[in-house]
Amino acid sequence: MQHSAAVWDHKAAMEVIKGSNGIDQVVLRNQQGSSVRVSLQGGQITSWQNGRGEELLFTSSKVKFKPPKPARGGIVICFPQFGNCGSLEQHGFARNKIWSIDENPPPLHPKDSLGQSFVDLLLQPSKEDLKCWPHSYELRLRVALSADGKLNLTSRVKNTIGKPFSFAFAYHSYLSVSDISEVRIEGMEILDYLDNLRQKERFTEQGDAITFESEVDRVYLKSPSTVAVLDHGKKRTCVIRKAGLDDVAVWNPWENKSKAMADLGAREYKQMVCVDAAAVEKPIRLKAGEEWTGQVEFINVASCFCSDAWLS
Ligand code: TA6
Repeated sequence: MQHSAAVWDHKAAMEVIKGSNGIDQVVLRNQQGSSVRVSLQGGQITSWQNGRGEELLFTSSKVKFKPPKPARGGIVICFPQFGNCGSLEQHGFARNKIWSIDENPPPLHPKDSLGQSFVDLLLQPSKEDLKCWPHSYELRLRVALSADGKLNLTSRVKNTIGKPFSFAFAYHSYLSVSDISEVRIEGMEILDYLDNLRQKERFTEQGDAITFESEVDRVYLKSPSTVAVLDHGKKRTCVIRKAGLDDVAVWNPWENKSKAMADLGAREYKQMVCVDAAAVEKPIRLKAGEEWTGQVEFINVASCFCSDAWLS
């Protein structure tokens, strides 16, 4: 596909294909050969590849494509709940629903439009859905791939007519890593976190970075807008920038939990880490007509190019 950045046609850079679960996926490509795939099942990002064809997201080798359950991997949209703390299913229902493509999405901001391909997916409640969560909402997920390969996800939740409602949200993001022992996460030093392995008790991070020697399942509170996931093995860094999302959940299931999970290989915990831009501690509240936006951007850089500048 030949395009110059000036005449980049986002529709031409987008293709709809059948996923292995039989459900449509949208593929976005850029001129450098990077690509992103998003499934209509759950609005789940199933792949993000750089221009060399390297996959940057983790997907389990034992992945089960059995809708409505989400696949183990990629980036899972958790709405209107994160975890199993409410009355709904774990991580909310959005990941279990079939979304639709908005064929006439609002245009990109002019400053973002050069060379950017994008698609908008929509989730609205059916009559059946309103029985378990009786709120009138529209959830719009914009998936955008920039000319230089950045993956940008923007979610907008609108209270379309009804009574006020509150929700939690997370981009539950499985990053592919060389080996979990080679990974450190920077940007969350001295933050408070809720430890899911200790009844959500509150602690303060003491290390100068987060490293992994056993199972970790935490929600870091009020985190800065940028965190960096350094992988010394792959010599690459994933910089995660977020807006509208106060928290960051960090998860690695380690050995025993991996063995107990039917859709994760016993040793695959080594190749993944979840770093989720999220709004968990303080739910978002919307009155009728109000809209919330939560955005995350993933930037993949060679570690030698990653300096403190990313974190400032
Ligand atoms: O990010 C943390 C977490 O909530 C963990 O507690 C763990 O259960 C994980 O998500 C995966 O959840 P899932 O329902 O996809 O198996």
